[in-house]
Amino acid sequence: MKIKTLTLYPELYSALHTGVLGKALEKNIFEVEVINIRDYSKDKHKKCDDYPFGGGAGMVMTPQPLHDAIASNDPEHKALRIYLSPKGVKLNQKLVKELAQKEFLLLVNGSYEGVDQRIIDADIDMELSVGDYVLTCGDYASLIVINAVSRYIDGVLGSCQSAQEESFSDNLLEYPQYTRPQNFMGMEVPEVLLSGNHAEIEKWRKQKRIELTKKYRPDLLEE
Ligand code: 4FN
Repeated sequence: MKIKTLTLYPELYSALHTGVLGKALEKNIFEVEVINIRDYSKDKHKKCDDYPFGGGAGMVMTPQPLHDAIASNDPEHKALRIYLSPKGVKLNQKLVKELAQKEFLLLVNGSYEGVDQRIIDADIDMELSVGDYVLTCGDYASLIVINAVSRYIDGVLGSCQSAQEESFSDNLLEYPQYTRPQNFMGMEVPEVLLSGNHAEIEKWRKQKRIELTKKYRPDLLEE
């Protein structure tokens, strides 16, 4: 899989080079190319924003640098072109899995008050949202998409972790986890986990997952 991300803030993507993802990028198991939209501006000061027609607060990203950046980085429109936007379809684990099957993702990130609508109309395949809150730029959403999607690429996680994936995919919350010490500030680890009875432990964990999901995220059970 190849991911290109078009941004005004390339430095934000340094966060990708940590942990298990950083390792996978080093090993070229998948590829993230960060593209500075400003490099495509034909303005003499490399300007990428302007005042909104009709007035109003803030600035809008101008179409020229964005369109040229998209055309130059995906000339044959082989990528799924995604604009990160609060108008988009909400990201969930099912969609993450679908995106992970794609060969080439092009992420387009807005800043200020967003991009000129004609870029969305002419150049974008889908709008995608990571949730209902205000962000300063789409790049924080892109980092979430890249992180979530890359976990499904072969070789990114160890074989041990990818087996565990099964349990994430049934739309249930996880069971509570405990480690040493057995007594922490007077609080004991549940007896069954110390029993060594694997069948009983599995039963307890499954039951906890259902109980916790019912209590905290009943919406997940309806999906
Ligand atoms: N956000 C809302 C309503 C109106 C505007 C915003 C907002 C970044 C460029 C978009 C936000 C949230 C989830 C991208 C939010 C996302 C963004 C995202 C995002 C700068 C314009 C903007 C009703 C959701 C609170 C700023 C609601 N997922 N505008 O945040 O890009 O992908």
